[in-house]
Amino acid sequence: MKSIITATLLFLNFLFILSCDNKSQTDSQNTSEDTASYISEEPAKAYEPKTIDPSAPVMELNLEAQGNSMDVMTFSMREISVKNGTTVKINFRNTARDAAMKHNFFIVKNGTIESVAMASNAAGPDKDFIPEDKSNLLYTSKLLEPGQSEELVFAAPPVGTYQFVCTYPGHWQSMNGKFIVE
Ligand SMILES: [Cu+2]
Repeated sequence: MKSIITATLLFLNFLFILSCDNKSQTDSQNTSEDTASYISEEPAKAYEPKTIDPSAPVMELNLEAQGNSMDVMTFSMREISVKNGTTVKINFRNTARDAAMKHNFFIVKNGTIESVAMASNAAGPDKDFIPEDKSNLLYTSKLLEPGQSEELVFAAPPVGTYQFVCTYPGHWQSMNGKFIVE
């Protein structure tokens, strides 16, 4: 009888050790999972066009807003390609003479030119046509009057395809293009 009790106790003890062992394994797995998710949840550094790395190579280009009426107004480029990690310098000129030909240059997330243009309309001239919701905006210039020019300087956005657009009311459909960072 005594040997049966001893054997049973030993067996229970064995089970207990087993279960402890399993538990500690589970614990260590949880710990590594927690660490992994903690690392992946670390917020990505937000893109900030004004944060210029002074040692970054500079890509300079000329962009004109052309045309004296809404039928013919256009940007001089349909596609702008820049290299990742560069500082972009755009000599932006509004070459129009007609007073209604005011233009800006926004870089927006791909596929959002229409919604940004609508939000620009809502913001109006007092806000320089800059929408309140900036979630689709990467860069915004001020509004250029006919004959004005401005040097736009910003850090290249992360690698990807974006769009540029003039958001002065009625302009977005004909004044837009691709902005590619590669
Ligand atoms: Cu325009």
